[in-house]
Amino acid sequence: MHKLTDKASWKSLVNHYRSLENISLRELFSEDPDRGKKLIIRATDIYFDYSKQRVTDETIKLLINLAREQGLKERMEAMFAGDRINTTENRSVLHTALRMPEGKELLVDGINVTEEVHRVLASMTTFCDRIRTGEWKGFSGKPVRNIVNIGIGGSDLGPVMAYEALKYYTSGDMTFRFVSNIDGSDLVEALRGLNPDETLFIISSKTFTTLETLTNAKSARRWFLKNGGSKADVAKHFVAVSTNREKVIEFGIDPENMFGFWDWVGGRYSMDSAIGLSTMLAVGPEAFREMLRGFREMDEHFLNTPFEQNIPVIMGLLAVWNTNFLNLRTQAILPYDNYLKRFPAYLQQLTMESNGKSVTLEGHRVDYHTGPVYWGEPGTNGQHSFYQLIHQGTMIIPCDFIGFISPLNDLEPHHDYLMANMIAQGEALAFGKTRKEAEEAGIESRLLPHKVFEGNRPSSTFLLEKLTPHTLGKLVAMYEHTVFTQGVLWGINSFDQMGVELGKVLAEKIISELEDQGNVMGHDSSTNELIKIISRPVTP
Ligand code: G6Q
Repeated sequence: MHKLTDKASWKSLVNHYRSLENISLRELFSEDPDRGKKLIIRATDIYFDYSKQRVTDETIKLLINLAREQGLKERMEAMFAGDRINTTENRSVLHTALRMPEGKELLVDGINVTEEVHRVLASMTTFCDRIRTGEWKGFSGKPVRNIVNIGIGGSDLGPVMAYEALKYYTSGDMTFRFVSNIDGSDLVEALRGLNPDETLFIISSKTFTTLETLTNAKSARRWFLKNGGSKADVAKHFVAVSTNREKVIEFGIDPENMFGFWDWVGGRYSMDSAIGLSTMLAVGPEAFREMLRGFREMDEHFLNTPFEQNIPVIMGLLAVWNTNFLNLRTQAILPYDNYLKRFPAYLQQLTMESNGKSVTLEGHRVDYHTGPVYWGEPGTNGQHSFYQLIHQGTMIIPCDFIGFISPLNDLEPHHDYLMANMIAQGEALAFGKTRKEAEEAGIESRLLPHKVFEGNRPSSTFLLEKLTPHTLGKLVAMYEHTVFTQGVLWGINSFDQMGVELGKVLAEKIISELEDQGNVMGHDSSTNELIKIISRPVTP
């Protein structure tokens, strides 16, 4: 099999780039004044405008050829069918099964996974109803008012993001806190002011072996026992979300109160599995199912739409174009909706843990760049900080602007101001301000170089009607499938995370050395010194 960069479709893109590199977005728009009406996709109630990306119809055609040559369609079908496409871990990749409608059969190793998914959804629903109606009582007979989710990475970022994103849909009579960091301050601050008899801990860990989560869970249990709870009460106040029943029992949680999922759900793809228990508690089972329907709608769009009209596919192709041909190495995510404030952090994991790889599926070192750095902040806050670099810095950063036509809180005139700001950013990035325009605007000559904006900076804009559980599901699935598309084009495994696992192992060794008062076991001289300084002297 040919290397990616030796393929005919890749070479055509290299040549095509040469013909396009000196053409600006200004020129492209003046050559075709209707460009902004053409380089768009309207599907699943999303308006996706990529006309401000530095591409032409020809670019898209050539990128689609590359996708075909890389077998994108076959890979999509393989993923949805449950083939073991995560080859390093020999696993299926089936987050799409988490949102399959009830009754639709999907067999993996002879097991109908859809049935399993709906069995867990049903038990989550019963549990959430009991908590939300107050039927489930804490040890003093009072209902649960506080939910503390303890988890990290994929067992935290999705739940936090979804809680923030859907806060508008919560009743407000329960508090939700999220603890992830091994830093004790995270737990201490989360527990501040909580009454143990009204608090429910969800210990979320796929493996139930993660150091941070188990350490926080044990400390939470100690806090609970110290503040009035008894061992017998633990069952009423600690539940688990995990794939590891044995470890859950070993920790002391009643397996009746364990909500399962499966090894075919990757951590960063798990917010719509039982890992979303806190989300369901916050918004209720019906809204959670509405979110699943949003995920499903995007899955169907991705699987069944020709590439030319396929939102996640085109987004993925644009990411490859920007990364490998325009040599742009980061991607800003800029939601113009304050409820989406944790969305960039969520995507940071989804994208970078998935595509931060430098060997192909066959184990060969790549000779092209893979996953860009994703980052961002909600607008307009970002405008008053890092947008300076986006507008005038030497580094060019493609931006995704995400906006909603109708606000959730219609406070005149906020929404118009918010949307005007978003639209203005994309316009300024694409077209900039020439020296002549600055002169005509009366800028004094000494300041002209500072007031010129080069423009030609690519962005995409996404418009959706309103932020709802349904649209949130669609947005998340849209990025999941974009990540998949990128991974297929780069020929990498988007579903393992060996780098994360390395960190876990290395820390274990140093922990034992710190506990041994700095009896350091042969690291480099820098690491040895750091360990010695940190380890506490023995108290007499
Ligand atoms: C996600 C990663 C990683 C994982 C955490 C927590 O894809 O694998 O972020 O989610 O390390 O793992 P546990 O859920 O097993 O505690």
